Amino acid sequence: MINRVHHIGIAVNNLKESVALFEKLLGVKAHIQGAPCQKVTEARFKIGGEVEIDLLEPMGPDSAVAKFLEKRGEGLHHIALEVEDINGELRTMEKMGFQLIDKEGRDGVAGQIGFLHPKSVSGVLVELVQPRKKGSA
Ligand code: MC0
Repeated sequence: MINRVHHIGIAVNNLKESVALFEKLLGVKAHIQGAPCQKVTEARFKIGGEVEIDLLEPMGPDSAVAKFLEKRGEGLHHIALEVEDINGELRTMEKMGFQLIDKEGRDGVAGQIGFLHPKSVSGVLVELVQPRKKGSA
């Protein structure tokens, strides 16, 4: 079951410039952190205590986000949906005909994550997130 939209990921060329732009747009400050597991530096904006908007700048040319920027330019990179059981949900999605990038959850910033291929979801890269339990590392 999908609980909610967890975050929206936007690929940007210059994090500093885009953070200034989005801080002006949203009226909230960004929390900036490295996510070496996905080879990006991200700026997270919490809006209304619910959905986050995450700006993603590649850490290097071998990042998936660098390839995306090169091919398609800045813009919507992915939508992340929160689930309770990542592995169960990935199995269900596969049975429903979605193409999995990850057969099993792997470590991400917010918890266990797994991706569905954009070619099977109307051109949108979808990330499933099973958030880390509060208090665990
Ligand atoms: C690529 N394509 C996309 C896309 N990335 N379409 C929509 N949204 C995206 N984000 C399209 C390309 O334009 C191309 O279409 C086709 O998919 C194949 O792309 P490619 O450039 O040849 O690249 P591949 O096949 O090597 O890899 C694409 C794939 C990959 C989505 C499988 O990027 C991947 O595994 N992504 C999941 C991991 C990820 O993106 N991590 C970074 C963000 P055409 O029509 O030209 O064939 S995750 C993150 O930041 C963390 C911190 C988080 O949110 O938790």
